Amino acid sequence: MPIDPRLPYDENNIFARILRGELPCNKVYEDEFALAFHDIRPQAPVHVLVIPRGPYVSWDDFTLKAPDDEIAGFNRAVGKVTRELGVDRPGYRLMINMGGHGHQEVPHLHVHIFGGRQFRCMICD
Ligand code: DGP
Repeated sequence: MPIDPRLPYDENNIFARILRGELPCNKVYEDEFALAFHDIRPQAPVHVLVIPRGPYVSWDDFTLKAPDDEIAGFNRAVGKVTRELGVDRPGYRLMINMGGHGHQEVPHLHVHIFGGRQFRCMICD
């Protein structure tokens, strides 16, 4: 079910529990600002999620509330993960879903990295 991104942060959402080590994940990268792991329902040969360590629901929540070092560190982590996955050549796609119209399911900001195949349409229902 898509979520309302303006609801207060839910400390017990699935990704918060993964960050606390209460639930497992197939980790590909971690640093002070970010954790990256394989999506449980991959929609491309490479489908990795990158999440900030801080409690942010959405991109607007993150970029309006987080300190500059967290914003810079998180963005840099996304870039590093794309290189480590080897998708930067021949290319990849980033996606962030927000709220109901964005069909966000997990109320903790996450960047989807898709790669490993040719993508065509920009938005498909
Ligand atoms: P979104 O619709 O943008 O909120 O995408 C949520 C993604 O999270 C979806 O592709 C499936 C993935 N997901 C949901 N629960 C889990 C989980 O417990 N572990 C992992 N690795 N991925 C999950």
